[in-house]
Amino acid sequence: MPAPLPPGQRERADFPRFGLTPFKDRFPRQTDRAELAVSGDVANELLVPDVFDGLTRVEQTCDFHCVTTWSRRGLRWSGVRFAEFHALVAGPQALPDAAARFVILRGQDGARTCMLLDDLLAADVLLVDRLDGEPLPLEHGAPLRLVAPAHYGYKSVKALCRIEYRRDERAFRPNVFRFMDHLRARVAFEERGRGVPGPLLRYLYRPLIASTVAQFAESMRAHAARQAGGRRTG
Ligand SMILES: Nc1nc2c(c(=O)[nH]1)N[C@H]1C(S)=C(S)[C@@H](COP(=O)(O)O)O[C@H]1N2
Ligand SMILES: [Mo]
Repeated sequence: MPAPLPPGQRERADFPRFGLTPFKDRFPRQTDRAELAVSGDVANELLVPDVFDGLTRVEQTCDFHCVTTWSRRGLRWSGVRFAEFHALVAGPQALPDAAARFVILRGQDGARTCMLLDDLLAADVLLVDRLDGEPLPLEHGAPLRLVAPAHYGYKSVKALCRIEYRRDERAFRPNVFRFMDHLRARVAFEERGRGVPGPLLRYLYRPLIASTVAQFAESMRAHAARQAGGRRTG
């Protein structure tokens, strides 16, 4: 028997493309390289051309929990530990301020979140480019994605393009409403939102799942059709 799901979560048989609907039609411009900009309260801003270069690749199988209450079990990711990237690349090259406790994470679609550096340094937080033995597909965050399985899905930024080390959390401007982005968002503690009880948000978010999945799938189909059309006409 698999372990029970965290409080308020329900298993899904598929792994849908998902997010906040304002981002559904925004696709990454750059899909060839796992490059990552490092900035914020650092001595040297830098653009790392390949985050995997020189680091140890790891595989990790874990469950994924969206704040809206759906969970997908047993995803097999391949990538590098964020902690190793921080210790061997971002730390020594960008030289973040010693007081920078926060990291803002940004996707190519404009989506963003903020995490405690301490939470990002957990051994199960990865920067990934492969899922279930295949290159990470566009719908799940190619060319580079964060995976933070102990936190709700909105911390696992897809098409990750920039991390900003920050002394002050006020440098972070949320995607929509601040209550929708808990700084920690730990699944085990049902930290779904900021200043709102997690169990209450279950009932607000659950009715939105089906239409969000449908809208994200439709946008993906339209994007794929445009790409195919572009290829045909050159
Ligand atoms: N760049 C970006 N990352 C994102 C999102 C997004 O809209 N844009 N949505 C988040 C949310 S709410 C969830 S649940 C997961 C969904 O990941 P999936 O599309 O691979 O299922 O991505 C997260 N990361
Ligand atoms: Mo989510």
